[in-house]
Amino acid sequence: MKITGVELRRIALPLVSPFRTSFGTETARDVLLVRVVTPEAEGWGECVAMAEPLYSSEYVEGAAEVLRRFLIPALPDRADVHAVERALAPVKGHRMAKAALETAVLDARLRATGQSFGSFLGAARDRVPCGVSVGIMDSIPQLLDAVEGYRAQGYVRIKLKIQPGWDLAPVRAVRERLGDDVLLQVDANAAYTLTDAPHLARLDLYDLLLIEQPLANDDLVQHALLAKRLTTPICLDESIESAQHAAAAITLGSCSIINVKPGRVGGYLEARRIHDLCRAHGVAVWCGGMLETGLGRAANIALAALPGFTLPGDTSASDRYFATDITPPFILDDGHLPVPTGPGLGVEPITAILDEVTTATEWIPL
Ligand code: OSB
Ligand code: MG
Repeated sequence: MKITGVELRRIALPLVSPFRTSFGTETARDVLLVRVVTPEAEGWGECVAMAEPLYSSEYVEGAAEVLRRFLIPALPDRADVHAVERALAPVKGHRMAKAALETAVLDARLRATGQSFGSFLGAARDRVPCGVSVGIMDSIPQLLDAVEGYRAQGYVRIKLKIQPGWDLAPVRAVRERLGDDVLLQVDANAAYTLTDAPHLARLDLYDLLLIEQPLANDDLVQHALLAKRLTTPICLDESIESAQHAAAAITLGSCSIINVKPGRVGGYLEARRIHDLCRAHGVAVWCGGMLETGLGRAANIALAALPGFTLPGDTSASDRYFATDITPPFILDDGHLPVPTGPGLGVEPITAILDEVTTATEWIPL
């Protein structure tokens, strides 16, 4: 299978409600899509980089630039995902850009051979339980309304975004309103330092599943020190960009749970390696999200169906993010989403909708 060329397509999708984290507020998703064309089939990859480099160093315009200038020209002749991974490896970093390209090649390949992402990755179930990530709000009553709405829709786990000044009180209020049985966790997106340890230890009262990324992205050592001072398990997101990082975090005791985001770690092959490593070490993993469209969501749900994904993921239904998704929407059923079974991602963009939200396209022949 030879690759004919690659299309870079930018789309703009408004979010149904602003999504506020400790690093900023998102009101629309500016997404870079990668379409790989071969004579046999086409494949799609969604780049999860955000408009600004606030979650990590990557950002959408930078991803487009490294793709057109370095990654796409480095593609091997054959559309083989392992060969692509090797060919992109000399470029340092830029994992979200690499992941999008690798995913598009893998999708083209799997569509040509008729295999689904789930089957390729080793999915062990046909549906996955879903959680929802709830942003920082202006007031606690507003937060309680949002959380109750999501509970009514069936989400099996609630994640609250926290930051200094929005932590103990919202967590206590949600725990009191929802009762002790609801799975509840928090995500700080690196907003604290180790001097906040006594304050963060007060979260131990609320029986949280985990606290996600309390400290800086690059600080595995301080996360290990913090872990000794909390009973709430530490989960890492931003800190884990590779299986090597995961191995280091496990060795140091920096976390006991890992949020796996394929974009953050450079693709689904690396995501699966982290899953395998964690499974061998008894470290739980779950599938994170980056406010993906239906394309990225389809692949994430396939990944979340692997046997080591023992906690509900941030793989919410399409309507949690967008009024109109670019694929047929993923609809929550009894708190679960179905693992797509068709070839490749198992979903395709709806051309009329895709064209309507497209802001730019660029064709790069090989
Ligand atoms: O830290 O997990 C995060 C969204 C964008 C960037 C970072 C994060 C998130 C989320 C939302 O928490 C996950 C989702 O529902 O896609
Ligand atoms: Mg996170």
